[in-house]
Amino acid sequence: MTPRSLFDDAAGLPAPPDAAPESLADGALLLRGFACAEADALLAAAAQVIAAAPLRHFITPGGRAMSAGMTNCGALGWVSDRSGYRYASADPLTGRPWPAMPGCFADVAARAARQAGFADFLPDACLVNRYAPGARLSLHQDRDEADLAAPIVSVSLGLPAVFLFGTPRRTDRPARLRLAHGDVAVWGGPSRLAYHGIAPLADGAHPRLGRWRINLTFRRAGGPG
Ligand code: MD3
Ligand code: FE
Repeated sequence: MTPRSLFDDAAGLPAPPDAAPESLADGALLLRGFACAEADALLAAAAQVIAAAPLRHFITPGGRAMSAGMTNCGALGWVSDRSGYRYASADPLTGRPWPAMPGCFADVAARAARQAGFADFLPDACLVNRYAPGARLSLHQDRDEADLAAPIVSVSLGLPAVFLFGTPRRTDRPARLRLAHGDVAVWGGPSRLAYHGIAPLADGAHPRLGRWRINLTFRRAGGPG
């Protein structure tokens, strides 16, 4: 068996499917490689979502276009414009409901949440973020969801990113963590309101996605299921 160490990740080697979950903080668990086996199915489903609800660069309340392209699927979708951030049941671009959450999306989110100790996670919102080299997401909290008892599950695909993981106190310096293709993280309990962000994406070439990173973020945005 090939030895594994902390250094393997720095070298960009994929996690074995049986990698032990890593605790990042109270309530936060990283499942490296958890979605590797189903990555192609997730990407095919994401392409269907994007075909029905195109990626767009939302405008922040401050008037700037976000650098990541975004769209949603599920009953609710995260949107932003000059008047603020909120969840909406219709796509402001098309006026239609967001595309339904693909079965493989809801399934991977529920399985990862269960592994982290959150039974019966039934997400009603999935935000699809697409990053090109240079795109970033500045430090923020996710606090627009009605049900803060439910965790957030994120799935990383394509180019690796440096994830900035702080605490619920804005002034605490965030830790830096590499998120690679197939990595899944679950954020709940005391970590649910942690500040977090994505450092500007480094250029690279991913065998499956080329010069893109796609992140799927699953949330319970409406009331408890
Ligand atoms: C930790 N997306 O869309 S996902 C976001 O990679 C967002 O696109 C990032 O942050 C991305 O809001 C990071 C990981 C994540 C999501 C929510 C969290 C980590 C979190 C909420 C609390 C703590
Ligand atoms: Fe976030």
